[in-house]
Amino acid sequence: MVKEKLVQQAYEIARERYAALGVDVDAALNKLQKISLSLHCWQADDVSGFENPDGELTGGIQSTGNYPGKARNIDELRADIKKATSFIPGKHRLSLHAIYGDFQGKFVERDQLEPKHFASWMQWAKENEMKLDFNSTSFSHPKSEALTLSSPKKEIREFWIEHTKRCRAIAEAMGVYQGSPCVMNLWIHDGSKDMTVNRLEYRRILEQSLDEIFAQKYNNMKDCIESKLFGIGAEYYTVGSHDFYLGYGVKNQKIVTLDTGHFHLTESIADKISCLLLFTPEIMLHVSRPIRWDSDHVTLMSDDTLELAKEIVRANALDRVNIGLDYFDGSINRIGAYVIGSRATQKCFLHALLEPIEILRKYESKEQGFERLALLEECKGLPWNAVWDYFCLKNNVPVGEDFIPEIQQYEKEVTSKR
Ligand code: RNT
Ligand code: ZN
Repeated sequence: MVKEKLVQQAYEIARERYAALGVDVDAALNKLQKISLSLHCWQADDVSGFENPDGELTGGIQSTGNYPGKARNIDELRADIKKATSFIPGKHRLSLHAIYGDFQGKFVERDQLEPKHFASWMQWAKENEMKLDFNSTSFSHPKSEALTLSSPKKEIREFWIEHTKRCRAIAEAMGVYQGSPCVMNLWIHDGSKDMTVNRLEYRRILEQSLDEIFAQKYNNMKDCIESKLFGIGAEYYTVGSHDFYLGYGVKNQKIVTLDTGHFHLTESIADKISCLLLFTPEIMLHVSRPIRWDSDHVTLMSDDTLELAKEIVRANALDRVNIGLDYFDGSINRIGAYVIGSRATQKCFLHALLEPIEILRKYESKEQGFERLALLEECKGLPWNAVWDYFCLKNNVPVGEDFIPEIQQYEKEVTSKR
C-alpha cells in the first residue's frame, strides 16, 4: 500500500514535469496500452517445438545454456506463457512456429500440416484473450538442407513450398477465428558456408518459390519476409539477404521483417523504419539483442531499441508496425527472460511516447542544433520510470522489480520440478 501511494505521487510529479515540456502523459499511456507485443513462443523451450522435441536445432541458430525448467510439452509451454504474461502490462499476441502444433503424440510431416493441428491453440488463445501470429519452420528437419525454398533440387524445393503454403492457410484460419489478421513470418536459413559462384541463381529460385507461395490471396493473414546477414554455417552467403527481401517486398507489397540481430553490428535498424514506411505496407519487428553476432540475447532497454521505438513514434506509425520479440536464452530462468525483454520493449516505447517532440521539432526547424541536442540529452533523465511504474500499477502487474520474487516462486513450485 505504501508503494501504491508512492507510485501515485511520483506519477503526479512526473506528469507535471512532462507537461512543462508540452507532453501529455495520459495520452502517452493510452497509446502504450494499445501496443500489443507478439510474444515468441520459442523462448519457453529453446526452439524445440513438439514435432521432435529431442531433435537438433539447425538452420544456423543456437540457443545456449542449460537452465533447468524448460517447457517439455504443450501444457507446460502454455502454463509458462500464461505466467509470463501475468507480469507484462497490457494485452499481447503469441507468435507460434509451425513445429508447435498440437500433434497429439503423432508425427505430422511439415507438408501435411493443417489448421486442425492448431485448433486447440486457437481456442486456448481465445480463452486467454490473446491473438495468434504464425511462422513457417524450415529449420530442424531432415529436408532442411543448406538450401530450402531456393534449392535447385525440385523435391526439396517443392516440399518447402508446400509447407509454406500450408502455413499461410493455417495463418488465415487463425485470422478468421480470432477476428484479427494473423501475421505470418517467413524466415529461411538458406545460404552457403563458403564461396558460391551462383548467387543469382539461388535468389532467382527463391523469388520464383515466393511468387508461387504468395499466389493465393488471403484477407485474414499478413505475409512478412525476414532477411538475415548470415547464420552459423552460412557465413559466406545468405540467399534471403536484406537487399533481396527489400526488393521483393517493395515490388510485391509484402511486409519486411527487421530482426534487430540480423544486420552488421554498427548498422542502425532505426534508420530503416522510415524507408520501409515509404515503400512497403507495414513493418514487422523481431526485437532482439545481438552480442557480437546474432546471439539472440534477451532484449534490454538499450540505445538501439530506444532509437527504434523513437523512430516509430516520431513517424506516428504505431498502427503500421507489428512488434514481435525474437530471442532465446536458455541460460537463465526462461519466464524471467520473457518478462525482462517484453517489459524492456514496452519501456522503450513509453520513453519514445514521452518525447517532447514538438519542442524538438521547433528547434530543428529553426536550425537550433545545440538546443535540440541539449533537450534530447536531458530527456534521458526525465522521470519516465515513474510513469512506467504507474502503468504497471494500473495494469495490475508487479511494479518495478517486484516480479523477481514471483518468478522465483513459480520456479520453486513448478519449473524446478520438471
Ligand atoms: C533466425 C530468425 C528467426 C528465428 C525464429 C525462431 O535468425 O531470427 O526469426 O529466430 O523464426
Ligand atoms: Zn527473427
